[in-house]
Amino acid sequence: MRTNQPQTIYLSEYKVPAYLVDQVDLRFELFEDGARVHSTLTVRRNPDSAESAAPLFLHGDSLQLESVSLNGSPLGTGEFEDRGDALVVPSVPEEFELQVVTWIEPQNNTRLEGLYKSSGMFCTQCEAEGFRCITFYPDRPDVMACFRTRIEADKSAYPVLLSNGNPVDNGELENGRHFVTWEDPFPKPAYLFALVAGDLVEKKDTFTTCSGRNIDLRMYVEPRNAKKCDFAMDALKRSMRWDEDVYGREYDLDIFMIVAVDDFNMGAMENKGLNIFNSSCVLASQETATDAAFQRIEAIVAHEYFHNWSGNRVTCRDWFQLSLKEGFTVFRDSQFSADMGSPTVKRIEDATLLRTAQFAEDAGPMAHPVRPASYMEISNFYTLTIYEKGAEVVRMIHNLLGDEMFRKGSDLYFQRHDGQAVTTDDFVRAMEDASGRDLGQFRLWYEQAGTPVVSVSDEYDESSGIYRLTVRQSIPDTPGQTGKKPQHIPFALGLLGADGQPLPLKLSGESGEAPLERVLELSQEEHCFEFEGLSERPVPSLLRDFSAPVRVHYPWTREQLLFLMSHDPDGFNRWDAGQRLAVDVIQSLVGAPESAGVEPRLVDAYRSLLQDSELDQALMAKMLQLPSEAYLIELAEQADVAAIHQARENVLGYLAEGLRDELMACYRGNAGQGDYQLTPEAIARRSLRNTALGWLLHIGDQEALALAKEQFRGADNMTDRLGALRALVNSDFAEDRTQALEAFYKRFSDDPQVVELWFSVQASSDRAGQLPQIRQLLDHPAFDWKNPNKVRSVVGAFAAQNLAAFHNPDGSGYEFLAEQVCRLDDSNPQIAARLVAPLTRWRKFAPGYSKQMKSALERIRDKAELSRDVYEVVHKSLAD
Ligand code: 0A1
Ligand code: ZN
Repeated sequence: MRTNQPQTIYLSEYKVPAYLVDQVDLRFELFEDGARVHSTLTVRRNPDSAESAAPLFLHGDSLQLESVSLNGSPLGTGEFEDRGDALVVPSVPEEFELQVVTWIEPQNNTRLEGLYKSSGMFCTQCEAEGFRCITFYPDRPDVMACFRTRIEADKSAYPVLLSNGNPVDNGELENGRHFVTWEDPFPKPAYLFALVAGDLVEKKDTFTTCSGRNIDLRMYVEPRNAKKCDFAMDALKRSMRWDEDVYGREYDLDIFMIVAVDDFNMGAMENKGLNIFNSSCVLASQETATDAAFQRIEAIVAHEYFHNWSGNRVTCRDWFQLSLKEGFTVFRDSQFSADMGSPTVKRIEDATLLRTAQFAEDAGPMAHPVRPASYMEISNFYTLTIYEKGAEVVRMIHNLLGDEMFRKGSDLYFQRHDGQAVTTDDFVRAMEDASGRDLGQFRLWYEQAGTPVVSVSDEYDESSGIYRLTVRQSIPDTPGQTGKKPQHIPFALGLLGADGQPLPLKLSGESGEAPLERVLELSQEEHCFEFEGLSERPVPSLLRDFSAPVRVHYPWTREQLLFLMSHDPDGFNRWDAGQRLAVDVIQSLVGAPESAGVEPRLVDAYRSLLQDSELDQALMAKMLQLPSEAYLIELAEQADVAAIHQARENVLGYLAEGLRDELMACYRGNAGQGDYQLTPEAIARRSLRNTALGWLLHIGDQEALALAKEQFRGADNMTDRLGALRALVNSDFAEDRTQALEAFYKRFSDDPQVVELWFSVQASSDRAGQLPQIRQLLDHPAFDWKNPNKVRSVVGAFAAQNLAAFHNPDGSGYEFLAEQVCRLDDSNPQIAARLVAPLTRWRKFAPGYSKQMKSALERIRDKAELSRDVYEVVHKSLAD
């Protein structure tokens, strides 16, 4: 795994596999000091491969080879080569059986790839290239085989033995051991293999599919988590029904299992029939999970379930096609979440993530297309670009084709490619073939990196009643890509009259009734659109519902933004107008003298919001959130973090002072109403209440302090308890903060997920999370370097959310992060590489910051024995 000059892998060098595997028979002997894996592969030459005399090449990583046999005869020296990272058999027949026995040490596996142990249970993570840490295998997604897996282990320590597919056999063995055999009838790539062995409780349910088949649904968790399964199980059933209703996709096996594990690098994994989840992404109860956590869990359960079709039945040909399954599946889960809750709020959340984090990625040194052309370490490419931008690209296809044609396209895609490993191009072609639309230029969304900038200018000619919009697009250069071609951009817009009414959008020369909203299709560098019949100069509402993942530039006046904020019929753009106004006000104060006044109309606008009884509460709750520091930094040319932080704090303080009574009324008016519910309305009420509380504590309001303490003590759910805790932690009431933190820890110290919340509330707070306090958190008995969630909740939260402290002008935050990255790189390179992200943006910051960020990166670069994961991120970040 460790190498100084990792190789770059290129899409252009793709070749079909020289050998195919039809059947994999695995036998796992699990012990406390290791595991023996017996593998029998049924292999044949690939008729589509040009290499007729190719040696057999099997990937391997950290394996101890015990024996190799071909068609039952052991191979001797010279007949195979164990290269460490590969097993090569130079001469093999057309068809044969290969038997390989390997010894591995799951108990010492801290990378959490392959087979490892988490709180005493065995579990696996094979995507992207973890299977090669279990046995020698052609570990690439275009090799699809049927797996049969026998697991043997001590019966009392590991009563539950699980793998993919259906259980077909089980029995007792000597020495208190037992076995279970699983068979998965669907051919799959090795990255979808899974195994779990542990002492777990089983939660059962059933689902009847649209064709009347009964599916066994099972969740396996540690006994202490037995009470936290109901929500995920219900979310699973909702997902199964939704996928039948909306995509016509029925579940295929007779059993579907979910397992929760505490130590997991990512959120969850869609292994065929046996999804494995990070505990924090599946376990929930009213007392321990926030509304945001419930929503995240519902979305992730749906995401993993939806992969059964978009990912498993139809998989990726190679890892450059990762967005084929991820972009499509994120799009599907976002449609599902929108259907389950508030579509506008979901859109706002998706766009916020994209604009804050994906745009930053797209503007940084790791920028890559939705379908990358090269990589060193594939684990580094599970990115916001692959997932979120990839989903936006599918959403644009959906919107260009319309519901019906898109469904025809997805039906064709699944039918045409079921059981295959395919490319993003195959996906687009199915959409084209089903709809008759030409998506030729649209394909550039997959090939070109960087966020398109759409600049709009306008002119109104009173005498002719013509309103002229000039729309220009440009795509910035990104590493290795310059001089980009214009892309096909669906650009939704509306025009508003002074009375707030939508105006008809009649393009010059058109006849018939003009629509009140339309989607312009941009395809050239510059377009000029003329709308006629307008008796007044309209206010444009652009990129409605965030119709494309682009930046829009238009010189809106504050007056116009205030107007859109209260009148735009597009909920997303109403919210966006408020964001743009707040950004403008905050930006104008960055670096301004203390005496500089805050725009008074901002207070009026927020007052109207708070008093608007017609406004959807969920939208109101979103509109009351000020743009984050991360977003303000993303928008800045040369970010001065301290000045941005100060300006934002000032605006927050100014708003809270000016709206004190309204906030208090909002707090009291949104008190809990009976039982805890997870409806969009109830979630919005809690959000409004907690925002009001946070703002009031920000200005040191004594009455609010009493309310916060009361809410903290008396809450019947985690959203309210944590809302109060967060407000206290971010206030200047130092003593109350300490008391609340102590009480919270005492109450929940035996629940790892709540302890993670407790860590992150502190680590992300500029009051409670200065560097010395962060170091104390790392020394806390509940902190565990081997647990990725704990690392993320302290180190990750500090660097990504506590921006003022992390960007301390003395550089100490950067040095700290470099130190932790180096330390983690030895045990878990995937997590280490992800933690580097905040430093990679060093060029974006004002010189005082960027110089020190760069030297922290250099310090990491100079560490001996850097993993391929960290090597790639650091070297690309430092490259000219
Ligand atoms: N395919 C999973 C995410 C995942 C990716 C990589 C992993 O290990 C490196 C683990 C999980 C998903 O999209 O949910
Ligand atoms: Zn996924």
